[in-house]
Amino acid sequence: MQETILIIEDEEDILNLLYSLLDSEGYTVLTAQNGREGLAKFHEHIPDLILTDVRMPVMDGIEVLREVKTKESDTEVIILTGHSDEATAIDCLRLGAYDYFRKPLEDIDVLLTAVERVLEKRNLEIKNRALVKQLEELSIRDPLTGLYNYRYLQTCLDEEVERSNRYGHTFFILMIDADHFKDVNDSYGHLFGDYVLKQLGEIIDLELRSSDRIFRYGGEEFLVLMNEISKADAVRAAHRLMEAVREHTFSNGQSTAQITVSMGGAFYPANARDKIGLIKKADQALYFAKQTGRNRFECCSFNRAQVPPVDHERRAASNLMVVPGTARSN
Ligand code: GH3
Ligand code: MG
Ligand code: MG
Ligand code: MG
Repeated sequence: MQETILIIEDEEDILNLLYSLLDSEGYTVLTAQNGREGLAKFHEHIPDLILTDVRMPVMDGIEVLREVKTKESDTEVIILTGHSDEATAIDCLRLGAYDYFRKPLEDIDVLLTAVERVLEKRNLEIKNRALVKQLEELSIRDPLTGLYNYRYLQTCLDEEVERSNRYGHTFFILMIDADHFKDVNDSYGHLFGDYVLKQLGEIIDLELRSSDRIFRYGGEEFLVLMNEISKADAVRAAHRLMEAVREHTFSNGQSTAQITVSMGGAFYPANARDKIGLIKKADQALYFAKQTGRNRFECCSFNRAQVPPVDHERRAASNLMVVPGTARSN
């Protein structure tokens, strides 16, 4: 990619010299003769690098530097300064300039090298930032389904609980567990099971609102976090999703299967005082849905006297076996 350099300089002979030099090096070169004109070109073109004089009419180079560095741009700045301006030049470094050069420019090769180096540094920084972003994204995703993972769920729930406590927002969690999923693996193999889980994630994504966040909770379990939803809408969403799964034929060209899901839901803060309590409530509701026939949705306001105790150890063991490192918190 051809980099763009903006030269801001009021002395025409220096401007022309730098222009022809950088142009012959293959850069796209823009010019301006004072700070104000320079800033206008900066905003219009967002160049990769600015070479700016300090003393200029209308607006000086320091003001240009200040403005460029307060913007969220990756534009680098090199300062050109007169002999008497050493202290100013050092101030410029403090303000974020990459380097400064004294005029008259005696060794033009040194300036060219600085230009090459600062552009290289800038490109590396941009690449590194993209990599870090990619890694951050990977660290919150489940590799099989591409949905958010268990660890990120914990972060989001902590945030939502805090937000709710502070501002009075409400939210709902829906725990979804594939029914008799062991049979799918046993009948069609683990690979087809993986395919079904992936598809199931897509169906959940398709059926719910785009603002609902979907997590793979572990194994064949998913969790959806819904903000600001009424009970009636939550119940409707859960039933719509349950039906969509029931109606879907999972087929990868070799095997074909149909599955159902059971779900348990709970509201914060109506049903629990903290994150762990909330997950427990949704889990109990889910367990109740399982006990009462599967392919069902239960919200945690059902009659608690009927709720059988959740066998956490059994559930934890089956989940840990499949997704190591996703310890259950309930
Ligand atoms: P229930 O209706 O009670 O939920 O029955 P179930 O068979 O779905 O539940 P159980 O907990 O007995 O078994 C869970 C099954 O899910 C067994 C496990 O092999 C399967 N499973 C969990 N994670 C994965 C996965 O990543 N890929 C595949 N293919 N199967 C998985
Ligand atoms: Mg000047
Ligand atoms: Mg399960
Ligand atoms: Mg299951």
